[in-house]
Amino acid sequence: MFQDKKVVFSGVQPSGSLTLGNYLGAIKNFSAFSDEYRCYYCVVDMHAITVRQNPAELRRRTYDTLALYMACGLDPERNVLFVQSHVPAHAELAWILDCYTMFGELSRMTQFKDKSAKNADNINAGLFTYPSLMAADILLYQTELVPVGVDQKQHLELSRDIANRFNGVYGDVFVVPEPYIPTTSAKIMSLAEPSKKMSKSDPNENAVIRILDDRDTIVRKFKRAVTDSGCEVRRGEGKEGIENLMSIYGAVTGKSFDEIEREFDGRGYGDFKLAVGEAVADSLEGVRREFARLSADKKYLEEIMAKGASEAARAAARTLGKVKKKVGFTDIRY
Ligand code: AQP
Repeated sequence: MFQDKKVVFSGVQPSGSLTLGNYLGAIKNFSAFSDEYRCYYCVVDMHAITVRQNPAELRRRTYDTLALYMACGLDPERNVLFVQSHVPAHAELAWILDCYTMFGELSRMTQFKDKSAKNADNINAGLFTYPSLMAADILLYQTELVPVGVDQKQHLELSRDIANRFNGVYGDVFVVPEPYIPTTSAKIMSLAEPSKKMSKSDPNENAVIRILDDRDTIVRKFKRAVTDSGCEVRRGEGKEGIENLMSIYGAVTGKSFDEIEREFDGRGYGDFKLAVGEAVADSLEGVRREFARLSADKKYLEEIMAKGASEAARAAARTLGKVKKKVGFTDIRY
């Protein structure tokens, strides 16, 4: 049914309760591709273990992330929704691509530097080679387009370099993917430290809006958001906090920065923060309701996982078989 369509792939780590950053930077944009592309949306649990996880929580969040994909509008009949560790081809191709990825390239990755600083007692090899697993995720499906937040741009550029390097040696094995980065909400910042990305693993709960936070919590967190000592709702030097709130408000209401400046002209930060909180809560209301319904049905989620894994595995096997042949592995039946 999906023959001849170009491919979209993206993934989210079940490494915490998903944030407004994950939603506006990535998941909210996924369903727009379902008509035109063959879409693979993956819960990347193998990436999540590059940082130590509680096994029971990782399992629960894997189900929850799948349920959230659907609650955010991804229809499992029109998208392949699956869990990374259910398709072993990801690990197999990652190993092969590790051998085509340079130490110097991996050393330059800013996410590796950031996460190493945050997890100084666990700077493991998986954290270092994370980008070649990500390249495997993408290249396995001959992906054309990868919708991600801007923080993943560097990893995606490395995926392109790896694909080009491999193709340069063996001929056109991989499609070279392009990033799709949203224009207004590519990087949602922390509400407590607007110079830092909003991250699901941030220990400060007030810094992060969770997709599943209830209305009062959302409104309260926005009221407390760090801004500056001024009172004008506009962008400018030293106004990163306000600019972040303007991007969020723009992303959920569809209003431009100019329209937002006009709407809040002379009204002060209090009014603006309340409006942002209410608009975000309104936009997440339906997602929360759908999530509650879907997450209660574990059996259904497992059916979706099984169907997704089998569809993904079939497509992945085609690319992996070709790659193994190209690098010179023998093939026997047993
Ligand atoms: N703050 C953000 N603004 C816009 N987009 C974001 N994304 C993440 N944070 C923001 C995008 O969400 C997708 C899934 O991200 P991920 O699960 O791979 O992990 P991450 O980028 O490492 O996100 P977190 O929330 O910061 O996770 P932790 O705390 O576990 O490291 C990606 O497309 C990402 O760009």
